[in-house]
Amino acid sequence: MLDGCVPWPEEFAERYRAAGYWKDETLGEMLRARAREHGDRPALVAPRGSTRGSTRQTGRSTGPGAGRVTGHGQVTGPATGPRGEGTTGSDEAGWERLTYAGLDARADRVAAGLRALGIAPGDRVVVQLPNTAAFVTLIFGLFRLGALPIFALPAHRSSEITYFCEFTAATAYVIPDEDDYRHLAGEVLAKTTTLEHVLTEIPEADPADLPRPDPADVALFLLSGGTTGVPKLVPRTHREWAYSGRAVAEACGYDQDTVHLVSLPLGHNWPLTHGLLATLHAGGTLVLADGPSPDETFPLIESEGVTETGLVPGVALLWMEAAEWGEHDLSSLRRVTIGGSKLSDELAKRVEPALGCRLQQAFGMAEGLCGFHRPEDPPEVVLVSQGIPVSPADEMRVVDEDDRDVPPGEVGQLLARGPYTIRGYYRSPAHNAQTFTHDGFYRTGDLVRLLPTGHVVFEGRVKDQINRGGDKIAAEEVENHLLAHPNVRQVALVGVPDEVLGERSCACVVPRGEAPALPELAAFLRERGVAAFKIPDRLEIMTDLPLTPLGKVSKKALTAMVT
Ligand code: J2J
Repeated sequence: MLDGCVPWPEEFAERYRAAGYWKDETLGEMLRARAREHGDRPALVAPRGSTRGSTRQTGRSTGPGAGRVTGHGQVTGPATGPRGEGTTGSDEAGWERLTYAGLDARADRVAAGLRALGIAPGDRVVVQLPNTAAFVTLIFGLFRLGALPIFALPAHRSSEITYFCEFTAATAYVIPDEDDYRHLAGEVLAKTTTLEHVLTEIPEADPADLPRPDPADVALFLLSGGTTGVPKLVPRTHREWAYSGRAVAEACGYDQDTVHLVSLPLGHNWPLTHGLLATLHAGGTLVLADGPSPDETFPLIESEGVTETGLVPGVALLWMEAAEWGEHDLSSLRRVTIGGSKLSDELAKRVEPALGCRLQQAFGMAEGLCGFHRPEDPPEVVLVSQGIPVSPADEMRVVDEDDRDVPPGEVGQLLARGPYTIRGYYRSPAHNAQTFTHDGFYRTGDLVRLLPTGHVVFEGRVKDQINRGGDKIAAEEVENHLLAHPNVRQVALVGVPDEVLGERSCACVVPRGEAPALPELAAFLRERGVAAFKIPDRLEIMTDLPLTPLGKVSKKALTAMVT
């Protein structure tokens, strides 16, 4: 196990292996097995993206301009029209279609190409790509090689990316071949010491013999929604993450006829497991869109016969409004899954009539535990709960402030343990001691209650986090940035209710000298390289912040004041 990661105790590892949850299979082998079973079936339909299947490397220059991005590679291979067998077609608009055999072969070529560049098993690679075919071929290439992707979001900027690179000692960073990302990479290169490659295109080479990664080893890093001053990284192993995908596929009843559209950014755990991993595990077809707007997704649903998709509540609202126009035939959709933030009971009722398909809710977290409704769940359960865990080995406790179980049906904090829930964040022993119980349960920071059926109802949060339409903001991280502003003496970031996003963020600032204005603070945060979704939506200037009896800022009182 990689240094800085917390392994499962042997007793649990043995239990999960014996029960068949953990298999002796890497993520790369999972894809290989599917390719053997149904090589000719369509696996992927996706925009090719600017990161094409050819080699161009932008690296650290060694001359006087060191630290700037300098392109010194060359494009090889055709600019359009993918190579290799298993490609069922591509069109002028830059779409790529790969069969299972094609995707499998491409993953081998990418693994070899990465290796030839000098990327080695165990290396960390920050991946910041939109939903494209390149995303999928790259990550399976990395899994095959045993190099570890760190899933950044397209919205992340130099503050976040630099931190990921430094904290994991990443040697490579993969971006789309676009000016703003090249510029971003330049900023990151200037601040980091370990980064050797910035790739704007995915390297390929003839397949090479590579050592097999250990299925028990860490395969990837996800980002935690976070509550702390700096983001936390979630290490996931091959066998355990593969199991989460398999468990989701089984819970949702996926099969080869499943055509799953992912339009939310793939770097999030939810679209990665429920969309990519579960669909490929089941032998279905993964369709990618570079954004969830109806303009982009509705034509795809119609042309590809999409049967499944996942949406956050705010996007579901947009879809429901757009569906009223009736311009596109959405009749292939069998089910939409809504999660990531709380779907109100009122909106839930409108989904099935508006979209003409079944509703399922989902909850989960990059740290592991996730739940979905089951096809046989009755409507009265689907409308008021967020789902039920996918694995029979998932353990949940609902506890009070002293970690005592609350009476059945009452609200408390959710603790989780199980075959795909981590035992600790990467290199964070002090934080882990607070966030995990002595017997290995993860403190989710979510307030829930359980229905007698075991379904989970989300009731709120105890963690200092804002859920802005599914994007999670760690209040402390943004507060730390704002405190660096000369006119900010004290600050607290809180969530205020919002009809579309669920919550928006509001910065409550006690000024030093002249009170700053919101556009000025926003520009300041952008200048510091903070992702746009973390920039406060609202600013409240205050003379002081309300305190708890213990003298800490009372976010509860503050939220009530600004709501
Ligand atoms: C309320 N809050 C929810 C829901 C997540 C499946 C689905 C979602 C995620 C995810 C995921 C919620 N209602 N339906 O990884 O596999 C909030 C909780 C949770 C946090 C985790 C998956 N579904 N949440 O959203 O790591 O507060 O994962 O702890 O992004 O989102 O966020 P994230």
